[in-house]
Amino acid sequence: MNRLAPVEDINEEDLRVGTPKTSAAGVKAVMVALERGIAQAGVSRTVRSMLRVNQRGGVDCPGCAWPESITGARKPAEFCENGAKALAEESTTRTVTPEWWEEHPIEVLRNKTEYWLGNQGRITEPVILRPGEDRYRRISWSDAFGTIAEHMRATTPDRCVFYTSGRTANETAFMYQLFARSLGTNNLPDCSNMCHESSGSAMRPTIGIGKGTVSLEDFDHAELIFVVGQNPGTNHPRMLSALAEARKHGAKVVAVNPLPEAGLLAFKDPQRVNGVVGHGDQIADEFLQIKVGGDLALFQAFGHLLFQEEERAPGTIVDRAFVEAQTEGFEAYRSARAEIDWDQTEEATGLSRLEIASIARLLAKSKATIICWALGVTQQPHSVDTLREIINVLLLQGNFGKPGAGACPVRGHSNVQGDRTMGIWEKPTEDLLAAIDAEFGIESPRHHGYDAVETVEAFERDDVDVFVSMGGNFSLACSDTAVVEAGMERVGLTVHISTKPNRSHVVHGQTSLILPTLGRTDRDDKHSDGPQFLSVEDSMSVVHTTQGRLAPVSEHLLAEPVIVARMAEAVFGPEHPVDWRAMAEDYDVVRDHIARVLPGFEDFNRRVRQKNGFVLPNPPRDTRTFGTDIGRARFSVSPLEYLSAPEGHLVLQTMRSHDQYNTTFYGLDDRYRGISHGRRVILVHPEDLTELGLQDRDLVDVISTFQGTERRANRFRLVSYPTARGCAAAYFPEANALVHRELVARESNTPGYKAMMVRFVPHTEEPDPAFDERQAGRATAEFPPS
Ligand SMILES: Nc1nc2c(c(=O)[nH]1)N[C@H]1C(S)=C(S)[C@@H](COP(=O)(O)OP(=O)(O)OC[C@H]3O[C@@H](n4cnc5c(=O)[nH]c(N)nc54)[C@H](O)[C@@H]3O)O[C@H]1N2
Ligand SMILES: Nc1nc2c(c(=O)[nH]1)N[C@H]1C(S)=C(S)[C@@H](COP(=O)(O)OP(=O)(O)OC[C@H]3O[C@@H](n4cnc5c(=O)[nH]c(N)nc54)[C@H](O)[C@@H]3O)O[C@H]1N2
Ligand SMILES: [Mo]
Repeated sequence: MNRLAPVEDINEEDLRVGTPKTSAAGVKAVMVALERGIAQAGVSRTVRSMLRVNQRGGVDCPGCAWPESITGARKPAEFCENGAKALAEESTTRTVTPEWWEEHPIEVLRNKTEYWLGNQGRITEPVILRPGEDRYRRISWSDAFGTIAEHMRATTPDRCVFYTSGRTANETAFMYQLFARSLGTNNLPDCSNMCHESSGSAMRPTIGIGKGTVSLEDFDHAELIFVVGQNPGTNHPRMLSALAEARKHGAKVVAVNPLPEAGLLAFKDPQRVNGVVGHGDQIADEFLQIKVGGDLALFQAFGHLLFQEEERAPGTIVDRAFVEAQTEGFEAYRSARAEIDWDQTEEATGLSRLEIASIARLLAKSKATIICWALGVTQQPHSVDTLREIINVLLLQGNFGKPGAGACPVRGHSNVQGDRTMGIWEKPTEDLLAAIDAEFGIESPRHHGYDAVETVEAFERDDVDVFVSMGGNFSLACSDTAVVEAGMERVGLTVHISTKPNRSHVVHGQTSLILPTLGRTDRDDKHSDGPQFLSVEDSMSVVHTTQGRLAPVSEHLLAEPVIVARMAEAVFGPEHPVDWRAMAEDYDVVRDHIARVLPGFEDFNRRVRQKNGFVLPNPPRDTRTFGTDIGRARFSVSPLEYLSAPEGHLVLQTMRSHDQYNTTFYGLDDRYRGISHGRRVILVHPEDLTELGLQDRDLVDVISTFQGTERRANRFRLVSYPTARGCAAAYFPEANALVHRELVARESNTPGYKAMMVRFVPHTEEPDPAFDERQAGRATAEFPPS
């Protein structure tokens, strides 16, 4: 089999740097995806999985949360290179068997990169690592659940933590939160704590809902669309078709980003002739190359300029009727934006007053504006303020509840939004808990639980005895890698419900279980009621089914709902008021419970089976109403804040390459940015390199500073790159060791992954006694061990 994708480790000395691309997708994208699929899964599994992705009755793509059209005709294959890679990754025929674990002691696995670990294949049987042993060994499912029960019964509920990664389906998520609450804890951290939490924190108090207020159809009616802090060409490739279509209907697109991302510049639709042979479609009409962290200043300036225009031509900008009838706090906002310090604004954004004014004119003219955003604005100390400022600008012109307008936080994981809807939340509302208690006859705890960062702090205080992870890779995804890893090792029992090996399995608790589960593409048919399907909610609140069809790689895999149910039976015994077994046998039973507990899910079982599923209620979008505590939308006032690097430092943001899914690496080719065969790079503007006395391709160690403390990550190559001045960029998760765990967004507690102050020193082989050797995070080992 010479077709297999590489399973060897990364050799950073092979790094290649070419020219960044100026367009995304195209035929190359199809070729790459097919190659990866066939290498992992062979021709027939690849064809079967790719043809069914995002088709009605098929598999919901595990790649991202961008919606499928619910009105228009779907293309025969809603094709997306990175969606296809996600499927290839999961449908691989490589396996990790108990024999494999026997052959690989933990010490060996600890020195492997995530790339190597993930490439070993799908885990086939449950395994356990017992205290004092040096490797995982086979364990039966019933002994595994027995071990969990023993540990949970020996401790108190709040010393147990239940993490969720956002790919978890609705039914699983509902059962999982019910498990935690039946046990007696709200310790339900999830990946959204590290992702879009800032969006929810800004939106709930201002517009009464923590979700986007547009539908896909709105893109056809928008006059102006902003894409702020997002790299759709890589992370939401299907969004490019929506943007290209919107432009055909006359919309202008403005990209706001420190990097000139290829997908923001042009898109070659591989399903159309000009996408194959021509230059493709332009995407962004305007590109604001903003400094990292400058968006709050930018949107404050937009507010100021809109008010100026309103003064010049009263009644043309502010939607007075809407503001009067539906909002609060307008006057305070107006007076806060009456003055502006242009020098500071230019300093914060790196943009000129003229550039900002020309975009403000587009805003002033537009009668229907959509603002899309993603992580570029959610992972900084002032992120919640930035997002409230974006909401202000939308409210001002009445851009809610009308065609072509609204707020569009573009979510990450394919069901991260659904998981929160299902109650995966460390700060649940009273309404939710009361409804759960009434339905099941349990008594949910009322006090709040830990979010992701608080979980790490609890690890450090020795306050966690059991950590269960429903998917995900907590130790690499969270900030401060060395701190998280050291923390995880203090936990009594870690339980990872996973599809593939990852770093969190090798920096485990004192006892560690790995429970292998079915993925999205796998057939789930071992139930007395026949094959089962699950459901998910996309970024635009559409709930629909997902059902895999491929034969699982092993007969020992259990579906996630079954794992939760059996864990519950083991922990709570047969007398528990919740009928776990009925839910595991037939997911319709779970959905009937959900229908009675969660608003908007009435008649769930019938409606989810409709051709396009159903759309959840969204008051700002549906009726222009706002379910805040005051029954109105709120303008808010924030002081100006931005990131200024101390002398000799740059502001470092972390991002995804084109060849990774969060902590999973599909390959080593960040094709659009021209970087391949390596990942330990830092992109720096050529003039910043010169100013710092450094050169392209210098080998450096990176030191981040935060409130007088330092973190260090070694052996990165500097790459001269056209990013905004004063800013640098590196890949996640290699740079996570640099993010101090207390560097977080205020209010949302989301790590400041895009807000580090860093300096570079020449790389030295001398170990630095001031830093723990693990500081660099061996998961992302600098070089393959010789
Ligand atoms: N193929 C693939 N798809 C994915 C994922 C994946 O890893 N791979 N991950 C999924 C997940 S969980 C998520 S949350 C999403 C993430 O989707 P994105 O948010 O697109 O992810 P990032 O790669 O972090 O890119 C952040 C973008 O913001 C820009 N940026 C950084 N700082 C700033 C700033 O201060 N201001 C502005 N305006 N821009 C800034 C960066 O240059 C970059 O273009 O994608 C989802 N989809
Ligand atoms: N520096 C930096 N750090 C970041 C970010 C950043 O932009 N910069 N982004 C943050 C964001 S947005 C997010 S969402 C988090 C991501 O954090 P996580 O969601 O925790 O991480 P993933 O890498 O998506 O998880 C991958 C693992 O999930 C498991 N898996 C895959 N499919 C399945 C399945 O079907 N079932 C089960 N049970 N397991 C499965 C596999 O074992 C795989 O190893 O990272 C955050 N960390
Ligand atoms: Mo995410």
